[in-house]
Amino acid sequence: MSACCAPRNTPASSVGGPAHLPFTVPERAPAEVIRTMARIPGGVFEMGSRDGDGFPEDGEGPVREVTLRPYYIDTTCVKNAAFARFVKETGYVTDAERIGWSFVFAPLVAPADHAKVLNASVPQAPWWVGVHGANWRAPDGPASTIGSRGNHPAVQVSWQDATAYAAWAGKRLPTEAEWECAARGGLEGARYPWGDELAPRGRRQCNIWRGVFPTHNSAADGYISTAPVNAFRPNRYGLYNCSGNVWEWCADRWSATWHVAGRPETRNNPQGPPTGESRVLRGGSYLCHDSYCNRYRVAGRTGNTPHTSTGHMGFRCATDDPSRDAAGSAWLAGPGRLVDTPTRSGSKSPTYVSRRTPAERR
Ligand SMILES: [Ca+2]
Ligand SMILES: [Ca+2]
Ligand SMILES: [Cu+2]
Repeated sequence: MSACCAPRNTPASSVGGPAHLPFTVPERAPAEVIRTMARIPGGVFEMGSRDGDGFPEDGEGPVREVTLRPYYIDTTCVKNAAFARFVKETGYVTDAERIGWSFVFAPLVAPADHAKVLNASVPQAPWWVGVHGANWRAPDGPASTIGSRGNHPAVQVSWQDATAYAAWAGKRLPTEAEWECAARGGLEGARYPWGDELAPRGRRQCNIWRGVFPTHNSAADGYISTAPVNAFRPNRYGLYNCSGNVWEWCADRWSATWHVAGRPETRNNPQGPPTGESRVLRGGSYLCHDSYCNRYRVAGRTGNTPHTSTGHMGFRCATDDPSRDAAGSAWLAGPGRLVDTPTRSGSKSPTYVSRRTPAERR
């Protein structure tokens, strides 16, 4: 994949991950686990894009029909306040804390932290710098805090860290297919989670880079860096900020080609390729800009190594539908919120309907 706006830490890091979790996973009732999640009804959806604006090396295409079982997914990214609770209860230490430094978008580094910047640059993405002491509590460097960002997405979390949090919460990371199906909100073939226009009727829908990347950020959408996890309007499934704000880790290993061939394992609840170092990230971030990296489109994708953390990568969690039967072929009325599924008739149905309304086609 291209460098996008994502630097990567040294692969094959010597830092150990939570192969076995360094804490006891608390017992949680299913109703508690799914309290802030949306139920996605499953069924068939069209995954991927043939968008000519996409990067061929990303493997967004081909557009293919993918079948999913019903599942639940967080309506927002995991916020700092929740990640802080996890760390307080478990004593978990993130990769960035163990490694001692992490990646920060250079203009966000405070003058007080300039001496903490590592003497190394990221090829093709010189706006990223490694900063000693940057971690989830101090996302822009040790002089920064999350004091006023409790409702912002936790960042400076690696795939390993996200996986550990998810296990603690009684959840897991979404598969890439689950992420995309949920992010599309029932729209078929749309460019964004809300439709095809970036700002319909002039209304800003997401937090990306405005102005000229990477020299001038007009912050016309209200945010230079991260926005609260529930900023802007949610999509039809109730999910916030799938596009923009922060990249979101998915469970799958990264490949640009694994999914191209239609086989049961790539079309029916795909779990990603069996081998590979990097993991998938979806949704783009506050640094994405049409002129440089338009991966905030809902089909956009990238990957990064599992111990890398940056100031623009976070995550949300998913879980199986606890009410579905063992075969996964039918489901019962669950204890959680049934997400309204738009249909042509406007009625609410637990069956996935992947048709766009005439109004959406215009
Ligand atoms: Ca912005
Ligand atoms: Ca996002
Ligand atoms: Cu980008």
